[in-house]
Amino acid sequence: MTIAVYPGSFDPVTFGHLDIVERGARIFDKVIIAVMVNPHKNPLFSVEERKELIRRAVEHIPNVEVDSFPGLLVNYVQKKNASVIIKGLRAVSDFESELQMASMNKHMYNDAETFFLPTSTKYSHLSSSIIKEIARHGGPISDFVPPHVEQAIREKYSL
Ligand code: COD
Repeated sequence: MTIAVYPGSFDPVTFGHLDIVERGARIFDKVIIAVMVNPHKNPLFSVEERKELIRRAVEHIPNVEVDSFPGLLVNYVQKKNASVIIKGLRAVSDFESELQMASMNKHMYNDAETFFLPTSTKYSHLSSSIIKEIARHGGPISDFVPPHVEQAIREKYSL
């Protein structure tokens, strides 16, 4: 059984993330979406809120779980008996830092491979931060996130 971990901030989850999850779930036996717990960041949504938004978005995919992790990703990957780390790539600029992280992760935990999935072209411009910025200024975001995520963002910004 091949278990893959798809880590990220997911603040909040977008159609770009979900596209990677759906494609990963077709390849691996189990995909664990792992929300990073980072006390140094100031996210819009708490870890629990982000997990709940993701859960609602993936409830139709049976082999996907949602979890969170503190500290180093590789420790979490090892704890979960996972052998794959899934990363989505939007542009060459993503690749530079992702390659660096993949090499470091491999160095720290040799038993896991990083698996890069290129973004679907229609989502290549999507990022959680851009969506939050558009929403903050009252712009349309329904093409980028599921309806319950749009609603949650609007509530946060009291729109
Ligand atoms: N299309 C395709 N993929 C996408 C899109 C899109 N539109 N948007 C985002 N993605 C991909 C990203 O490339 C990433 O792979 C994933 O989805 C999550 O994205 P984000 O932005 O929610 O999350 P990041 O990039 O902030 O997550 C960074 C990690 C949490 C993965 C990283 O910081 C980490 O592993 N931290 C744990 C601490 C650790 O182990 N550090 C040492 C690393 S060597």
